[in-house]
Amino acid sequence: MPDQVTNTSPNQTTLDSKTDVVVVGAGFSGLYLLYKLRALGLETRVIERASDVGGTWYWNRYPGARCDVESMQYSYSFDSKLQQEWSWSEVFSAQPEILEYARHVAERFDLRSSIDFDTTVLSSHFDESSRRWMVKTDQDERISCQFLIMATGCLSSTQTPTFEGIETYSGKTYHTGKWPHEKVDFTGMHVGIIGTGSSAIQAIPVIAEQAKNLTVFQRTPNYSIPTRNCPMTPKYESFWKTEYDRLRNEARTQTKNGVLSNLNKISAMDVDEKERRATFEKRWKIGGTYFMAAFNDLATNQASNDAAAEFVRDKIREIVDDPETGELLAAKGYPIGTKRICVDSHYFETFNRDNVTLVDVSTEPIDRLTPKGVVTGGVEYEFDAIVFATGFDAMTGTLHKIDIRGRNGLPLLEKWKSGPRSYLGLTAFGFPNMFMITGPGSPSVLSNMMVSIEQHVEWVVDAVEHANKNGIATMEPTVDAEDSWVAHVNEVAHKTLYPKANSWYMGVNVPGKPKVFLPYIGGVDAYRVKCDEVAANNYEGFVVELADQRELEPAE
Ligand code: NA7
Repeated sequence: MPDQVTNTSPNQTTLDSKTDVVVVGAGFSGLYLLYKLRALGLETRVIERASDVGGTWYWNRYPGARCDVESMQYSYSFDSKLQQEWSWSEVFSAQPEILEYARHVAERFDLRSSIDFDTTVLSSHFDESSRRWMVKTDQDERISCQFLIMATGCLSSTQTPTFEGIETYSGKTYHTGKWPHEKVDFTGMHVGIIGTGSSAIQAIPVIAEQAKNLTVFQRTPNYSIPTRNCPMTPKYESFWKTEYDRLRNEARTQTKNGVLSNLNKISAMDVDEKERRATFEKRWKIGGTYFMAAFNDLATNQASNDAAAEFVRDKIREIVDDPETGELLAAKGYPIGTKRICVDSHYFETFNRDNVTLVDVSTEPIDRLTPKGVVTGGVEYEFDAIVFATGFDAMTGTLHKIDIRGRNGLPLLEKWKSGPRSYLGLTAFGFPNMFMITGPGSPSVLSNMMVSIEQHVEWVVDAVEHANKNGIATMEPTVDAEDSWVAHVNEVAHKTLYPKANSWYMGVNVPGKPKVFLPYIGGVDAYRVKCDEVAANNYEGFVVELADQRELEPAE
């Protein structure tokens, strides 16, 4: 509850409040944090800019939006009853069902009462004298808190290129990552879509069925594997539910990405060409991202990766009727999987439709937008609607939209001007008592987000409990701990093929963003061990200030 009300001007009333913890974001991280912090008896406020829970699943409601991790794995494991009671209708759930699940969790654990919806955090400044964070919202509220937890998601700030003339376009525009809540109907329309990443690959087959015609502007083709989604069978559901404890534990501790994918333990180079192709064929038939687990070295060995890439290119050439279009769609020039591997439902087949056209903008970029449409290669394409499927300012974009300042007023933006620096992807030197869930430098987007979210939330809440039990006012990583973690994150990334691609993992999709590999690729298994060791060793790498420390210091 607010402590007091301060009138700052005759027209404006600023509310001053105090709480133990402020959590920014009510996606899957924020919901679980709230549940856990409440259980500790801590007063917690969750601030959410959307009108409802769900985070990425609230915003990404474009046609065809679907999770690329099976729902039996992309769901919370922390509550046995929840995971036993909830049923998914498909193996890979679509966005509306995942959002419904998030809402169900909010209701089931009575979380809504602690969430401020339609509220944006504008700034968060650390106040040295009180050793508390001051969080300012767009609802004219200042909230003082001891702990600040950024549960802002990795893909929550959309990225739209600054095309010349974009403001002059007179038709309707949409961004896949900020899709309207009312129904969008493309029936009878001439539609253009810019981008061929995961979002576009999911949206294109659905939009093509509605639109009069659809023009796809492709700068870089993507590797995509058929999802082979199907309705959930009682047998499959029951297998998971019976074995949940064992399977969840295996995903957490014995996989690199938190997904049970039957990783083949041998190199693609350990078998002859015939066996290699047979193995890829089997994985192609199974479908989904499991393809990348066909051998254990697709992310690290160029020859193995080349073999997988060529197999997928051949499949694309086979599916697409027009050889020229097939060749344009067959991804080349970067290793498979080093841009996020896509999964689809009839994406390549869609280019066999009469109403779908592919326009290659790799050599002739989109020149400008006009009132009527898009100009490239000297041709003006006219549209009733344009869909920007142009991605996100990933992992750091949302944090940088908030004016976050740590000790000595240092802006996070300034600290991270050459790329994010964190300890474990969880904390940053100079920003005491601030935690990030799935922050840069943690496995995050390279993993099943649910596995990573639960691990981070549990670690952070344990750290908060540790602080409270031990009279600790602030905890903060040392610069040495941060430096060595950043060096380790870079070192493991450069042992893989990932840095060879111009991907959002590297930050290159946003002009001016430092080119740094953002997530930690060492695997959720090794990462969990490291985080647990840090906690077990009395939060190794952190320095603390005790609550009564200042009273012991000589007065000035
Ligand atoms: P992505 O994967 O970042 O895809 C964005 C797409 O937009 C990609 O094909 C880009 O081409 C394209 N793009 C961006 N700017 C332009 C311009 N100026 N001209 C033409 N094309 C452009 O975003 P998604 O939303 O699809 O997926 C993001 C993640 O969400 C995904 O990986 C999953 O984890 C879920 P480029 O490749 O840069 O040449």
